[in-house]
Amino acid sequence: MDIDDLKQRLVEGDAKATAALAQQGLDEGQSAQSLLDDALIPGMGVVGQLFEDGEYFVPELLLSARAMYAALDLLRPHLAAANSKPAGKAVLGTVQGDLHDIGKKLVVIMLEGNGFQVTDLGADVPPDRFVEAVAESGSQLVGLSALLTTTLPAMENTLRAIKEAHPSVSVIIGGAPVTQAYADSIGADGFGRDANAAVSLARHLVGDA
Ligand code: B1M
Repeated sequence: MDIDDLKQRLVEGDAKATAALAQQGLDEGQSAQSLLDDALIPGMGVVGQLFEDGEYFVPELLLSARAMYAALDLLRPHLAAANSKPAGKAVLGTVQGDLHDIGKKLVVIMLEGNGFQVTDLGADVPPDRFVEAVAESGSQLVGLSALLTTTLPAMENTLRAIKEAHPSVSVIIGGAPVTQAYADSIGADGFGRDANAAVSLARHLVGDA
């Protein structure tokens, strides 16, 4: 399987071909992580660039997102060895006003693969829903994702609401516009550049490093 073909099918938003090539890659012994790092994540970057250049519009973004999900469904069981020892409980979601959920989904998959019990609230999640979900699940950790510069303020509001209701809960944040400096400025307990970094951080914060 040619890794560039996989990337190209994702860019074209061809979910069937993307899934078939990802499966072929796995069958041929390529690692799920390399399919993700060398084809799928860079492919979404190309899609974003085409959008910025005015060649793609929202419908094309949606098709590529669907193709990404088709591949993620296949990669999911391979992405991290299931850890039988429970590592902790976490609540994850994309903040209010933001519909981007692929990066957050990747963090969920990696956390679950590393023994976390995760409540995935999806995208466009209001602060109160995070607060409730922490109480309902007894989670020690919350992960917030945001992909838009315009939804960064929602991240800060959400963090405040969680800390006010549950002061002992750790909150980590991530997403394309998020930086360590931003995390420090709003008082987050950590910033994960990617899904693997989020897992290390989560394990460190819940004392299971
Ligand atoms: Co939109 N979008 N989008 N989009 N979209 C971006 C983000 C954009 C950069 C595209 C561009 O202009 N180049 C741009 C944002 C510009 C900005 O704010 N600076 C943009 C825009 C403008 C918009 C709309 C406003 C477009 C419009 O309507 N005119 C609109 C907004 C809708 C809304 O949210 N209210 C919009 C809509 C959409 C779709 C819904 C069509 C679709 C999302 C579908 C879905 O997610 N189900 C979509 C898509 C697909 C994208 C791009 C092309 C791809 C995003 C993606 O999935 N990346 C994106 C361009 C880009 O990112 N280059 C773009 C792959 C994913 C694996 O990466 O999410 O970054 P990412 O996650 C990474 C890390 O960031 C990190 O880990 C992951 C990797 O391991 N991470 C975390 C993420 N969350 C984390 C949490 C953590 C730790 C790490 O801890 C808790």
